[in-house]
Amino acid sequence: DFGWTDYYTLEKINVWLSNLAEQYADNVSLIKGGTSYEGRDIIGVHVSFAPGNENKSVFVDGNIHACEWISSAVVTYILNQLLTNTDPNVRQVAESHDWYIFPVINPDGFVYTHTTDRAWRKTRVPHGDTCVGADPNRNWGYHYNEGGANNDPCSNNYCGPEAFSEPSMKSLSEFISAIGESLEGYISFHSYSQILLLPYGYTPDHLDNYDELYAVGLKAIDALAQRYGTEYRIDIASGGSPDWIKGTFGTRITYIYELRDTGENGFLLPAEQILPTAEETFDSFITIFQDFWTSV
Ligand code: 0X9
Ligand code: ZN
Repeated sequence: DFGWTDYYTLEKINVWLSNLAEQYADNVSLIKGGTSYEGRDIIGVHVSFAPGNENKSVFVDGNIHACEWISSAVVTYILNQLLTNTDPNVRQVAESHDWYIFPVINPDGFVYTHTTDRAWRKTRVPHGDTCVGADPNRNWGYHYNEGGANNDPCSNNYCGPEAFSEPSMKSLSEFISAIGESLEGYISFHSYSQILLLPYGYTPDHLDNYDELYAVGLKAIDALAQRYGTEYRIDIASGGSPDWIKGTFGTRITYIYELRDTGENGFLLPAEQILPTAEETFDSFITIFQDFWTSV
């Protein structure tokens, strides 16, 4: 009874992941990407259609920001499609690389949005006497705190007392480091604004392969609009996980999606929009990798 007509708790998402690992035992394994401040595992899966080889891979994550529920729903949809979609173009993309897929990388914050405060964004690490949490997308150690971040622990963009002060991001970065040399892509899902974002945010200079990321990004948002007419634009993001991954490993394909909508419902995107959002996003997701991997 897992699908894309409802939002789910962390527990339900994790049960679904472990069921997938059983159902697709040859190709899917459950993995732990790290541990949060409150002691929760960051659970994901490793998908491989050529297991045992040193395959090139793509890392996909959601819900680094706790209140952005549509992001993990889209990530689980993508995972399901990579396993079940029979379209030859999709199969080619899906099976040519390994996938590390983590629907919820800020589990403490995500649980808090279900139990206490639907609008919570940050981690749940106490900082000082009055405020809790740092912005996990300002906590990465590449040009840390060089723009778009805030030093006030009560701010929603608080970068933390130092880079990787938040156990969830520190431990996840260690996991990513272990597979970093294999990474060809990193896609991080957020909401909302309908923007496809490119690194970097700390400098007005363009990164080395800005032009190809921009050109493929245009095709991706064009593919996204085909199904339901949803319009995206392209922008540049500030100081988060993609910057660190690109800056540390030189990963070629790095994007952030800011999913639906443009503010009408904001983070409270109605459940009826999960499926259409996931479908259109998957169309663009496949376009990105088809483009990079068939036009080398
Ligand atoms: O602030 C962030 O980390 C991201 N936005 S979110 O609302 N999901 O928190 C990315 C910000 C990117 N900046 C631009 N929109 N240019
Ligand atoms: Zn976000």
